[in-house]
Amino acid sequence: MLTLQFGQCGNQLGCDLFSRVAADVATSSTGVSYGANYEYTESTIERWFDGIAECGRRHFARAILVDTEEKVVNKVYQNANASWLYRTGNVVCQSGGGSANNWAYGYTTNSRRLSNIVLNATRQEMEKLDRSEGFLLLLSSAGGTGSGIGSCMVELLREEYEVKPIVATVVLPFTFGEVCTQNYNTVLTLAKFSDRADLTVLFENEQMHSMCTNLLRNCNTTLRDMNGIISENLLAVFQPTNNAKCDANFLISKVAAHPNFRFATIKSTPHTPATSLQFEPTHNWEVYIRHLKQTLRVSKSSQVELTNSQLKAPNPTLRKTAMSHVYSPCVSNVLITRGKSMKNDLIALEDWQKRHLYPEWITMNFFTHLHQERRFLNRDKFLALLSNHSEIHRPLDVYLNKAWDSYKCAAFLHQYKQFGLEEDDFLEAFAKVENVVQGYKNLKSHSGN
Ligand SMILES: Nc1nc2c(ncn2[C@@H]2O[C@H](COP(=O)(O)OP(=O)(O)OP(=O)(O)O)[C@@H](O)[C@H]2O)c(=O)[nH]1
Ligand SMILES: [Mg+2]
Repeated sequence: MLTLQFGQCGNQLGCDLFSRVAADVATSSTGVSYGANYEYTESTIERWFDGIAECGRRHFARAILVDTEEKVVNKVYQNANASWLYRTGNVVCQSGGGSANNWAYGYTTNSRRLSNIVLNATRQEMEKLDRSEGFLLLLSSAGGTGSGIGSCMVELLREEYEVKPIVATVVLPFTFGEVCTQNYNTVLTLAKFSDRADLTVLFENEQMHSMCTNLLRNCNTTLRDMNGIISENLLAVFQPTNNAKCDANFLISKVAAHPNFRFATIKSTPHTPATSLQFEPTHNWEVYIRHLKQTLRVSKSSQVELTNSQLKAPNPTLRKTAMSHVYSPCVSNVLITRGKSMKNDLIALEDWQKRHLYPEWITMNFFTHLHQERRFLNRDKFLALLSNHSEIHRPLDVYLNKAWDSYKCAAFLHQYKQFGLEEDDFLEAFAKVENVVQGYKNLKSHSGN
């Protein structure tokens, strides 16, 4: 898989991701045989790395770095650690002072300068591969470079590589207190990705932040900490599993087969504060599985709260009342479990296969389970849920409404018009995202809840 990192967020996140891949491979206590671990390591290296540097025997990340200011990209480039590094030729940065949090500046002006260089670097990487898994794009939707150049590149990649899988990871901004143009940028980005990428995995910075503060008890949460959670979630999905055919194509076919529903989120468990890691017991699979299912509950309290709920041991009284919970209707779920499964601690999946979680019209492929016995990032057990579900409409609706409110009073539009964006472009983007939101909002689960 070729990773393309765009802008500050995409580059910082990508760097964290590759560092964690390296850490996962370097895990000494794998919990599996030498042979099984060898196979896992080989598949990992094939997916994320591209050859070995002559000096120091470090792996080259299979990645292209794109930005319009040097600061972040230089830092990320130099941050290469003992086991991996970026190829100098894969750094595409012509310093123009950034894209000023303006999607149009990134999409039109800066893309014109950079897109051919990015495409050439992409072709070179793709030519090295006998069989390529496709692309993983990393960016935030709020700034100007990641969102604007990322949107232009997803169009160009789709044109040039018609059938190659494109998976995007889009980081959504905090809903308050950041830059005033972020809502336009987010809507314009989501509109482009909604039909060019095969699957767009959404992460909300707000949720990542509250996971760090509430679950990890980190009161000085930084972007780096948040990136830690995002990359663990991505890796929990993309690291090798027992299904050798499980590549980007396979995941797309399981989670985003329907063209109107190409978004997903990843929820994972357990997340334990570093200080209590050694005291934390390893629970039965059942406990973690129930915890993950909670993240799909729709309750009067917001979903964010449920996502951040502490892991609790089974409580028989609670279990009786659990029936009354309403779950977000799902298009599809892929559950990935990592760690040892034993006769007296089996991974029970009935809950996920229940028809009431899914709309009536979805008759196949709504649930997939993937497993890997090898320990993941030094944890006994780790679970991730890649889910395409109705609650996805909520964050999208928030940005859509905020952007529409600004648009109605023509706020900041001149900044976009200055870079060639017309009112029609905005209206088209609003209509596309509105369609996606309505599609997800209207999902009804089997029992009609
Ligand atoms: N999770 C996470 N969010 C980030 C990171 N860096 C920036 N952001 C978020 O990304 C948004 C800003 O986008 P950037 O990626 O900084 O912008 P850019 O793509 O570099 O675009 P310009 O700077 O405008 O050229 C804000 O919502 C930030 O909170 C990061 O490392 N991790
Ligand atoms: Mg920037």
